[in-house]
Amino acid sequence: MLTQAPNVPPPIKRTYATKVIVKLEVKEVVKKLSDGVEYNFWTFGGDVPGSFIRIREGDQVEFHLNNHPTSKMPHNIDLHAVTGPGGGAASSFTAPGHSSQFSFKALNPGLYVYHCATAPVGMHVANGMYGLILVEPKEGLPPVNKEYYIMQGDFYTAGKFGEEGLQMFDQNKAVDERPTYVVFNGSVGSLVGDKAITANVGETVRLFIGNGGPNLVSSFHVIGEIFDNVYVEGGTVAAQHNVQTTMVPAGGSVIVDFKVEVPGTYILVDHSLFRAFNKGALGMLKVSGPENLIAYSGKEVDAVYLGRQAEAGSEAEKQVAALQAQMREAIKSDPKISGLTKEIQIAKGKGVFMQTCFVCHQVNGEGIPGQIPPLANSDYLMADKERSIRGVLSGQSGEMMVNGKKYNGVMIPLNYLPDEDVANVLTYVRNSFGNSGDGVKVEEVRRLRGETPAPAAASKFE
Ligand code: HEC
Ligand SMILES: [Cu+2]
Repeated sequence: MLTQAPNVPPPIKRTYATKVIVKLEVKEVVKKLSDGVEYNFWTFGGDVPGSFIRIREGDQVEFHLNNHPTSKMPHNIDLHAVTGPGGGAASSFTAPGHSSQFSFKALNPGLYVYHCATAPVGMHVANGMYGLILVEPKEGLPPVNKEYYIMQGDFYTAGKFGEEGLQMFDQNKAVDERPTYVVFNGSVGSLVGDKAITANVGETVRLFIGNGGPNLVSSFHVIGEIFDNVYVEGGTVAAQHNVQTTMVPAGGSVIVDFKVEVPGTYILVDHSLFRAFNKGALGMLKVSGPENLIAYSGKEVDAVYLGRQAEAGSEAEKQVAALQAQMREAIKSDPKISGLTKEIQIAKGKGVFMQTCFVCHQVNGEGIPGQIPPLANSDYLMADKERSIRGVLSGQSGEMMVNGKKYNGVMIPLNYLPDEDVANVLTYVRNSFGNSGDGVKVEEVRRLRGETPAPAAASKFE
């Protein structure tokens, strides 16, 4: 049984290990990131975070990863609960419209993160490709009244916080670890108001908390509560008691239990507080029941405390951004800097290739028969330099003939790559794998990018 956050499958009653079949579907979906803000999430199970998987220590898991036919990218899965190189990544690499299968034995109990590990890994994770798998210890976890699933993640959009419309992924902000949004369960407000998690006075609540990152470490705190038990870093020993704030590493987890004694609204935050009040990392636990005036006698959390998110973007800030953009342009057009020799371009381009292109076109440029055309000795590539630049900037689809064989796939636009990277990678492929040709200059890419209908929003400086 798979559930979507904040729900958790019920505790396992089984007293023996068995074979478990898990079928997880990867889907790329446009969904709400915040009010009026949409984002093309890449998901395990249609939602961020991915479906919660609950198995028992010793179970033999037959794992099926299905990549929906409408996906534009290949994906895979690295489960931190798996013992073995890559955690399943290599055996689960799955092209759109395909399905992969592999098996593993759940040797170690604990709460584990799973995530996509397809290059560029950071981007797949930044687009929401993470979730939790609980391997319950043989003896089970101590029973509680309510269990919930909460996972933090940081998002990087071309537009500022709250800027409406469909937002593109911003590679520069991601590299700088400068998230636009930090959220619980995939969107601002996912655990607020009538979507808050709930409990009754006297109940014990357990939170399975994960952090997908890709960059930030979370300082998880529930305002007005103290964690009675903390299973530090998602391990199986409640090694700490009476904890206020617990760290959740990127790609890590924690389990906390606490009894709720006083009714009211408890605010869940990443206690790096600008993330909570200005970037979205804020949720609510609503506890109902009779007042407990001995434990606490006061008014509920003040609405003003939660505040309206600050208005972003003062005039001065915009001016600085414009000047900085001008400065970068000036540096780029300096012939001393942009005039890299072909050799340097090839060496740099190889780096780009090994980060971005090889997942599909393969390390040796030979492609995948019937699915991904070869770049090695490619007549199509070498016939038209401008076409190949446009192909990288705007993507390519529809039928094409490469070395006498027909291909009909989709290559997504890689317009988040800066002009230099596009020039370098194409110089590399035009001079590798048996190809030899002239280089691609930054100016050529810049000119064609200007002509491309969809501007490179993702690489724009904000
Ligand atoms: C997500 C998979 C994927 C990635 C990543 C990818 N490509 Fe492609 N590429 C394709 C597919 C699929 C096609 C064929 C499209 C079609 O059939 O219309 C293609 C076609 C091409 C072609 C034209 C056909 C040929 O073989 O000469 C070139 C050139 C190319 N890609 C270069 C690149 C470069 C350079 C990169 C990295 C910057 C890259 N691709 C990244 C999937 C990908
Ligand atoms: Cu992926």
